[in-house]
Amino acid sequence: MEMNNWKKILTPYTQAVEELKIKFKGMRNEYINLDEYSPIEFVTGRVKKISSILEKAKKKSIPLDQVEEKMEDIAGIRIMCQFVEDIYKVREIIRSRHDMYVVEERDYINNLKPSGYRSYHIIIKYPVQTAQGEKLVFAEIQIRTLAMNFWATIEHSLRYKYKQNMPEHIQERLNKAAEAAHLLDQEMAEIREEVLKSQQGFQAESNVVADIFGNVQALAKTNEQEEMNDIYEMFWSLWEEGNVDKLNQFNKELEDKIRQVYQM
Ligand code: 0O2
Ligand code: 0O2
Repeated sequence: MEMNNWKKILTPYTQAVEELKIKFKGMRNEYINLDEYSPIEFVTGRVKKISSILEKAKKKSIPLDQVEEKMEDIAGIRIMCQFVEDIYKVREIIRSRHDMYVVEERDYINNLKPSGYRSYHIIIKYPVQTAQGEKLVFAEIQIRTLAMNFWATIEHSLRYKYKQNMPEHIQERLNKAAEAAHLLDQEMAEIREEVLKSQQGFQAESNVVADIFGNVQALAKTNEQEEMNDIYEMFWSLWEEGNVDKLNQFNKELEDKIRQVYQM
């Protein structure tokens, strides 16, 4: 294949990765803005490097003019979750969407790989709008917990370093580490409810504080300095107290004031 052909081939994959990242990050933001727990912690994505595509094509005997139909992970999205349970929530969300089509699922959580690798893989077909019209491209979505990601990231770099010759003692350590990561996920599942409650309290507080700041700014445009000073003082004392209900009540009062001022 000609070299400059690669650029043309990879363009829709780059587009797919960018769009999918925005969609999954947007999903997280939606939960956060509603003061709800987000099953998505963070999202990354990449287009496979040409050198990796060539290597994989060789390993799997894929003719280079068939990589688009046969290689499913040229576009790769990775979704990190706090808890194993969240992975299945994300899976349901992906299955129910109408802007991507699930073509295959690989459960390396219940069927972990011999290396110790755990993750949930979903292969999708994703429609990209190109100048030549719609193009359906494969994308691989890897869904994993933070612990799974920690392990996989380190294992991946070691495997890259040693290629086929991973020393036995390192392989053993990696197996132990995989077991430890698995235990960590199990432990976390046990205290999930507790963790959720405290995180949500924190999120609710930071959201109401952001709302209050916005409202104070709006009021500052029309109100007398003296009245604003009272408002600032009230805010600081409530903030120090740290009671989310009281902060919410205070925010409601600010909203009433704004409605009066702007006659909404
Ligand atoms: P924030 O809120 O600024 O952290 P882009 O620049 O958007 O094209 P991308 O994919 O966002 O590229 O960048 P990258 O380097 O792949 O990282 C993806 C996001 O994951 C980044 O956030 C990182 O901060 C975040 N991230 C990476 N590792 C961790 C981690 O261990 N924990 C958490 N919570 N986040 C991590 P953003 O999107 O730049 O936003
Ligand atoms: P990259 O670009 O380096 O991430 P395979 O035959 O295993 O190569 P297959 O069967 O097409 O690939 O797909 P699979 O195994 O479902 O998913 C392949 C991807 O999953 C890999 O991409 C890794 O990102 C991840 N993965 C699979 N097994 C392991 C493992 O043992 N350790 C780590 N760290 N990651 C794994 P690539 O091909 O490595 O590409």
